[in-house]
Amino acid sequence: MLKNITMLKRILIGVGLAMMFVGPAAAAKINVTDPKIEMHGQVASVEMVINIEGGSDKLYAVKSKAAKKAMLGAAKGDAAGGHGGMGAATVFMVMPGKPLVLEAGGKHLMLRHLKKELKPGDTVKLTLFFEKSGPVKVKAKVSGH
Ligand SMILES: [Cu+2]
Repeated sequence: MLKNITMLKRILIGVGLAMMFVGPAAAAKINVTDPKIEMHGQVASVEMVINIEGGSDKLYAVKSKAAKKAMLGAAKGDAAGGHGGMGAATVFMVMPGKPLVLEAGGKHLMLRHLKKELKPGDTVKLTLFFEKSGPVKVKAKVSGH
């Protein structure tokens, strides 16, 4: 009998801990501002600012019907606004109170192998994939030079 109560206590503590991990994540809210696209030759560099409330999350993928390949990228060193010295990135962390700034010279999203040429003023639909929050749809306008 005493053994059973100890076991029940252990199970309850386990459930409690599990709820602590699952609980707060579901309340997170993602807010995307100022999405735009800058063309660098044949590569479209996607810029925006992502804010999150109520918990952190990870942006791990991007997709768009406008391109055969969409990915996360990070400029190496300070490639001031350009698109040289690029590396592929796997995830971008988004934390409350710390806006994730995506820009050509730093962390950004990019579209390669575009299905058609993008011109200034065109709108491109993108889907951002977050680990906890799921897919988030964004429309980005191609900026002129
Ligand atoms: Cu890039």
